[in-house]
Amino acid sequence: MRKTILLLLGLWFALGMQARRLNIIFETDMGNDVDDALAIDMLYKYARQGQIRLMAVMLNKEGEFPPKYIDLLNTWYGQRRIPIGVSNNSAKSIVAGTNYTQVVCEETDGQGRALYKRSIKDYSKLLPAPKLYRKLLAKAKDHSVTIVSVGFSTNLALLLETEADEYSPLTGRELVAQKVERLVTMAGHMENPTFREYNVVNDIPACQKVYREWPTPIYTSPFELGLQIKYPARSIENDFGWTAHHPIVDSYKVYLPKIEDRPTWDLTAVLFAVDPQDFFSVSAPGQITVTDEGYTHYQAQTDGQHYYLSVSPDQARRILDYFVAKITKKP
Ligand SMILES: [Ca+2]
Repeated sequence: MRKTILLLLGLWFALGMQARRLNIIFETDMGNDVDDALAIDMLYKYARQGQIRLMAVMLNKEGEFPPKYIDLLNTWYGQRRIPIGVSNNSAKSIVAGTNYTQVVCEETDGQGRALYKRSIKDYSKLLPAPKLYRKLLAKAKDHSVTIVSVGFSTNLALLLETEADEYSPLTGRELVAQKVERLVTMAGHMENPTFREYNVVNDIPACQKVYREWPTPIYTSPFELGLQIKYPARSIENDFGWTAHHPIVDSYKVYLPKIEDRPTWDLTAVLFAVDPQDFFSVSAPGQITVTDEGYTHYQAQTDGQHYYLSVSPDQARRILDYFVAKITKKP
């Protein structure tokens, strides 16, 4: 009898966890800046803790190495079955730093063996991101998926344009309206109307389309927010003594050889999507528009579906403490 009660309690708990778990799809330009790498570290940990189900990682960064790098991370974090969507139509990103995805994939252990293992045998079989979105969304419960987009809007705009296929009779726009609960993005600058933010300018038409046509609420963490919370270089240098090799730490050091504090743009979007608590202030509903030059404008509007995030100095300090605690923890 006692055993049965314990079993039922266990089942109840497991189902409860299941019900509370957020379904997240991560849309990233992994390889351009290193905040994407810090952000995905958090997602792997949320997934390991049962707080989210990481349904897929979608790439809007071109090239051979971003998918290999995600495979490497999936493997290192013990979550190798997370599907990866690739982009065949990605914007050609303007790159400032070294593409750490290639360097980390090619690191060796001194005897010529790969330092970090990968799992996928044939990368040519990975689905294009819009197709993988359709496959996953078709199977999802209604209004159950949160998309966190911390790169360009290319894949999201393409998804809206998709037609009925083997996965669903719905168009992309209908599928998003039915299955997605909300989109959380890192994009734009809401305080400076003459600032051209990187994620916007690398694919302006796609970003315009998403803010014009995306059928669910959109929450945006703008440039000025991540700039107020810088991940400390001293943490990268001092807090990872528990492992000889760490792919995210290596990525950080490759991207910033003169190691320095880095804004936490993409991390703020992930945190808001998964664990917002009272970390952020959220604007009134409104409409965000993107000009042909890549400037972003927010206009309050009672029936608007767009919101942007901001933080007080006190909230910024609390978020920074949270990031450091989360990222320096063993997976
Ligand atoms: Ca990014």
